[in-house]
Parts: sequence; C-alpha cells; structure tokens
Amino acid sequence: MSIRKSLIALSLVATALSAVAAGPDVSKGDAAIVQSVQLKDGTTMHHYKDGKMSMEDSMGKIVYMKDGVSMETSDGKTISMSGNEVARLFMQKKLENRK
Ligand SMILES: [Cu+2]
Repeated sequence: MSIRKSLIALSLVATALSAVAAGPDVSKGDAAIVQSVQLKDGTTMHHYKDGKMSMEDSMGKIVYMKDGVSMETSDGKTISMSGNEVARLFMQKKLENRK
C-alpha cells in the first residue's frame, strides 16, 4: 500500500470512529446551530437552521424563554424569541460532555 493510500484509509477510519462516538450528528441538519448571539443580559442565544432558538447563560446553564419574547443583543438589536429549544440544547450539551 502506498503512503498516500494508507493515509486516506486512516482518515476514513478516523471519520467513522468519531461519527460513532458523537452519536446522532447534531452539527448537521435542522438541529445544527447556525449562529450564536451574545445578548445584553449576558446570555447567549443559539439560532438553529430551522429558525428556532435556544439560550444559555454565561455559566452554560440552559435558559428558558417563552416563544415570542423579545431580547436585546449586546450590540443593541432586538430579536424575537422563536421556539424554546431547551430539549435540543440539553441533548447537544449532553453529547458534548461525553466527548
Ligand atoms: Cu430568548
């Protein structure tokens, strides 16, 4: 086997292993976080691909917010809460902690 071929084989194995370790891939599909915005009150708002949102405070604790509540970003913009994806964020944190 050439060095080039064995390198390709090795990277394929590594990809397969990391996919197994991470469980369901939360970095892809509708559950993927496309943007994380810092809010004025110190919490971080995560924006998902499907338009829904979840929030966590500066300590990484999941924050509950009702759908439709308006929030102010650290740079002064106002955004309206869409969804309250606490379960989604919880699962993502759980998977992250397992790594
Ligand atoms: Cu919010």
